[in-house]
This record gives sequence, structure tokens and C-alpha cells, in this order.
Amino acid sequence: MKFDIVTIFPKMVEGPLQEGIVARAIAKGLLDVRVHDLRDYTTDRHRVVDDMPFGGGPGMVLKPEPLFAAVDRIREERGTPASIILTSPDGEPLTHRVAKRLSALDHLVILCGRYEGVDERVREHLATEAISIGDYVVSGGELPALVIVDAVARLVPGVVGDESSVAGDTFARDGLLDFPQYTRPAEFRGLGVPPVLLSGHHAEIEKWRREQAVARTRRHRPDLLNE
Ligand code: JFH
Repeated sequence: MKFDIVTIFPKMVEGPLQEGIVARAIAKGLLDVRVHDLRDYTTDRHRVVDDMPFGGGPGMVLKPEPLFAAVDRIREERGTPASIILTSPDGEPLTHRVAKRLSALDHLVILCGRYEGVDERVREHLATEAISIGDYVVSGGELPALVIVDAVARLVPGVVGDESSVAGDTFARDGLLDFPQYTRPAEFRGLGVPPVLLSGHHAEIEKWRREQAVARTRRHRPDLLNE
């Protein structure tokens, strides 16, 4: 699967791609991720990517020309992408369902905005969709782009070693939050582990985990319970 990420801060994106599951998937050839410096697609001496908003108001907006030029180049060198995603606080919320849909596509472009956002013509005539990673504002599209790459990549077959840890277990299927997990030592600084987990009674363990998952879901995400 191919990803092209367009940003004014390529180093901010490249670092995280060089660690962990995503880095291993790139090394295995399962993912092909390229990061493009938006300033390379400017034509002026000062490599300006932003300008004042028409109508006034605070802050600056990303100009359309470098973003369109970057996508033109990606099309020439990498082919027409299946989706061109604009990261934005007012996009479609990123969910497991959205990540799953994107993971079936062969080539995604992700456009990272900065400042107060991007010229609306990018959203309307260049991007094919706008995605939000949640109801809070971060300072630009780079962290959202990394979240999208990571969440989507995990759903590409072979990227996560143990497929059953992706979506296979019964709790993920039921749409509940995770149950608590413990590992050795069985006693740490006077803190124990729920005895049922040490009991070896698999049916009892399953029952306890489900109860814990339901309790956590009721507490933190009652919207997920269909009651
Ligand atoms: C991004 C930024 C917008 C102004 C709320 C009302 C007024 C700062 C590009 C995505 C999610 C983002 C995100 C994605 C791309 C960009 C910063 C945008 C405003 C804010 C201020 C620039 C933020 N899910 N959160 N944040 N910014 N808005």
C-alpha cells in the first residue's frame, strides 16, 4: 500500500515512521510511504506556502498552488491515488470503520494543513475527503496524518504480526473497551493481580474479562453500549 504525505514539516512525520510496527512494515515492503516537503512545490524565491485570509481575520491560510502542484507531481510519479485526504478538525471522524475502508485502497495521499487551515478550493477540488482524528484542535495536520497511517496500516494484512490481536478477539467484535491486563511479577510493590487470572480456570477468566470490559465501557463510553 502506498502513502504520500504532503507537509511543511517533513522531519516531524519521518521520525515516527522510522519506529515500531509501521517501520517494520515499510522494511518488509508492505507499505511504501513517501513524505513531500510542500515548500519544494513553491515557485517563489522565499518558498512561501501561506497567505492572509480574504475577508480578514486572525492567522494565515495555506495557499492552494503548492498543494495542487504537489499532487500533480505525485500523480505523475506514483499514479492516480484512490483517495486524497485532507486532515481537518471539521472532517469526518476517524473510526475503525473509516480506517478499514481506507485499508482496502492501494494508494492514499494525505495533505497536512498548518496555520488556521487551507484554502477551501483544496478541500473542494483537490481532496476527495476530509478526516478528523477527534474533537480537539492540534496545531497542524502532521500528527493526524501519522494517526491515519498507523491506524490504517495495522489493518493491512501482514503488518501486525499476530492477526488475532488486530480485530479477531471476541471483545473487539462486540465493540467493548479492553479488559485489564497484567503480567509478571504476580506481586509488585505489594500490589497483586486479580486471583482469577492466576487460577487457570479459562471459563472464569473469560467471564471476568467480559465483566471488566462491560464495566469500563459503561463508565467511559456508555454510548458504545446498545441498551
Ligand atoms: C489543523 C488549526 C483550525 C481554527 C476550531 C475553531 C477554529 C488551528 C491544519 C485535526 C483534528 C486537526 C487539524 C488538522 C489540520 C490542521 C490547526 C486549525 C483552527 C479551530 C486553528 C491547521 C488542525 N482532529 N484536530 N486538529 N490546524 N479553528
